[in-house]
Amino acid sequence: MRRILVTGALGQIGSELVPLLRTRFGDECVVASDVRHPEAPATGPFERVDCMQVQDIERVVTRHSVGTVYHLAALLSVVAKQRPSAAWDLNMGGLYHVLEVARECGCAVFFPSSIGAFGPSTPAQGTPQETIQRPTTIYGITKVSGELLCDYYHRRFAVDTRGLRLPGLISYAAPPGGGTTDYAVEMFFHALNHGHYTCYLRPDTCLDMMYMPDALRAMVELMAADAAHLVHRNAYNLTAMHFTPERLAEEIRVHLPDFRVDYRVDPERQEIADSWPEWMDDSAAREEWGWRPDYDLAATTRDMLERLDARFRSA
Ligand code: AKB
Repeated sequence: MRRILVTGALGQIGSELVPLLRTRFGDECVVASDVRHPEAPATGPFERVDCMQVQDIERVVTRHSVGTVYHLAALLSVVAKQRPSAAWDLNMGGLYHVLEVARECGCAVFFPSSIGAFGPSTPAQGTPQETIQRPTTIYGITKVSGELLCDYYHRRFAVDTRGLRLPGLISYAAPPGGGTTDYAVEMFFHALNHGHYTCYLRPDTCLDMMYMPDALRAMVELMAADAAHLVHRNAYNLTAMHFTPERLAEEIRVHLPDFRVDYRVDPERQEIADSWPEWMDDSAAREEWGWRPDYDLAATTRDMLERLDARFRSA
């Protein structure tokens, strides 16, 4: 079997995707890569890869006989807003390099797009699969452009590109780095550690969300799906639930009744959130490759609190 390469493997998604892929396909079949070096000992091959350097990607793909790349290395929305030029260079340049190597070496490519690929002129409720995409953030601009670039490489060079418009991801293993939806993860940590959280979004800001096990399964299922059914192959709307900070706090209080939240709105992050959909229609993913989430808000909250509690107690 040709191996799998994960770029950005030390980030929020990669640090859980790599172990899942290794359990499924074997440690040696999954090459983790990142621009940073891992702190913990690796359980399988690790390569330092800077996606800004096409030769780094080429070297690793050739050396390990890579057949599929999960290209996760990217800057998230808030960091991208602070460093637009770095965001353009990494989010577009990195993807372009991966696609070029995939074209030369015959690799399949997974690309994580985002709810950020939509903008204020997009219908915010029940956002259709195909609709207006005029994002006002540099992050969103790189995500729409990434979707189009993947379409182009598929149509022009027959590269097997596939992608998902991911919502905010909730997870306990590694922290998200610089996203607008990070509040949802922070709220769980603060609820257990301090009993109190100050939220940077307004209490009524509604956004799509998903628990990490569902997101990982979606990526793996999409890459395994029958290509003949993939009409919207590079940009499936994907969601599991949508809620506001107020609603999440209420669900956490089912388990921790004394939990308190107050609000100090950060205009920068609020502006980004206000430009994104409240909830998307993900029926294309359901129809074309059988997408079904396992975790709703209640199941996510229960599992997050149990796992974090166990971790904090054993620390
Ligand atoms: C972010 O908030 O930037 C990401 C995303 C929704 O793409 N989590």
